[in-house]
This record gives sequence, C-alpha cells and structure tokens, in this order.
Amino acid sequence: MIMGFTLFYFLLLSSAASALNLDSFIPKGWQAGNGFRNDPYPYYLRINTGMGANKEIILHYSFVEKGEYLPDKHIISFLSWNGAKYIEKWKKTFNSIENIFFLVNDINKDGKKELIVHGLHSGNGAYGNLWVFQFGKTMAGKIFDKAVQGERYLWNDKKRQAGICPEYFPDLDKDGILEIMAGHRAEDDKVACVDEPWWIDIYKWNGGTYILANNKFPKFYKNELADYRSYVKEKGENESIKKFIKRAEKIING
Ligand SMILES: [Ca+2]
Ligand SMILES: [Ca+2]
Repeated sequence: MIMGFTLFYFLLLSSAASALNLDSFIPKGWQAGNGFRNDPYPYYLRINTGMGANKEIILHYSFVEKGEYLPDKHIISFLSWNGAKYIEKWKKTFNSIENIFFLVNDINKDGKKELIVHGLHSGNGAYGNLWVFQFGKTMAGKIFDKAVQGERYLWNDKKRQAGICPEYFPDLDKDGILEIMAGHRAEDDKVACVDEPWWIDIYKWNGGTYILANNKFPKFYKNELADYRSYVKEKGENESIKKFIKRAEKIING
C-alpha cells in the first residue's frame, strides 16, 4: 500500500516536474531534493507569494560534497514566471547539513508568507537547524535561525504529508499567531535515549522577529515541571533534570 502510494507520488511528481522543465535549473552533478527520489517529501512546491506573478516555484536540489552518500550542500531556489518561462529570482545555499525540508506558510499571520527551512542530520540525535525567512524580492529577511533538535519540523504525521508539525508550531496563548518550539534532549546514561528528558524553549513573534519568550508561558512550564518530577521519581535524578527543574520553577514563580 505504502509502496504503491510512493510510486504513484513519484510518477505524479516526475511527470509534473518534466512538464515544468525544472531539471534545467538543477546543475549537472546535483540532485533533486535530498537525493532520495522516493522520499515523499516534495522537492519543489508551486506557490503564490502575492508579489506579482502568480506562477512561482520553490525548488530544492542538493550535492554530495564530502563523504560518499549523503548530500551536504543544498540550494533552495525561487523561480518566478516572466510570461514566457520560469526564471530564477534568488537562491540560498545551506552547507553542512544532510537533509533539507521546506515549506511556505504564514506562521506569524501578518498576511505575508514565510519560507520555513528545516535542516536535519540523519541519526538518533535528530540535530538540525530551523530557519524562517520573510518572503520578499530577496531572501534577506531572516526572522528565525536556531539550532534545533527533533524529527522533521515540517512533516504532518497525522496527514502523512509535508506540513508544519503542530507540536513544534503551537499557538499556546491562542492569539492566532504560531509560536516556535526549539528543544534539546538531556543525555542520561541511565535511560534509553528515547526516554531522555527534553528542555523546550518557546519563541514568540514580537512584530519584527521571533524572540525567546519562555517567561510568557508559565502554564506550559508547570506541565513540564510535573513531567520532570515524575521522571525523577521513576528514573532518579541527574544534573540535567535538576537544571531543568530549577529553570521551570524560576519561570513559574516569576
Ligand atoms: Ca507571515
Ligand atoms: Ca500565539
């Protein structure tokens, strides 16, 4: 069933891509997307930024620079229709990262679209980086750029498709604007890595950029603190969890 779906998706994408002639934008030796053509994550998206031309495309291609198998250099390119053909308006290079996932979405609800890029290294640690760019004639407007840990930020597991993962982009204070969560897992030799505790930072839109705003969400950290305490009860204490408890208490007590 999954195989069939993947094959269907692949055929759908490849025929659409050749109709759009996107391969002509991918330099020789480079590969579409992350280089795994059967990955259901799309390597291009048709978008409409509202900046003029209504036919626009975001295209992702990658290159194996060091090592042998995994790409480590990526380009995200913005193509715009000039009336006769697509032309490349700008592109952005991402170095030293194995996988790139991207989406276009209005997460700060200002009516303008953002380009969200998640770079993710393979492996259990799920180390990566999240970038959010304000869409414009260039890609200068960076409104978020942080190291993050966690599986694909840009994959909706419930829908089984590319989409922002609601766990990482919740609207905690219900003002209609999405927050961004960036966390890290504390290593604990006594437990399996999937059971290790996490610290989560919350970034909130301030009208110009996303800023660290943990202090604005004491309710969230109250829940986290309860989890940390039951963790200690079950698995014992360690330096990281002690630090997490202290930090959470400080936020809750103001
Ligand atoms: Ca926006
Ligand atoms: Ca919010």
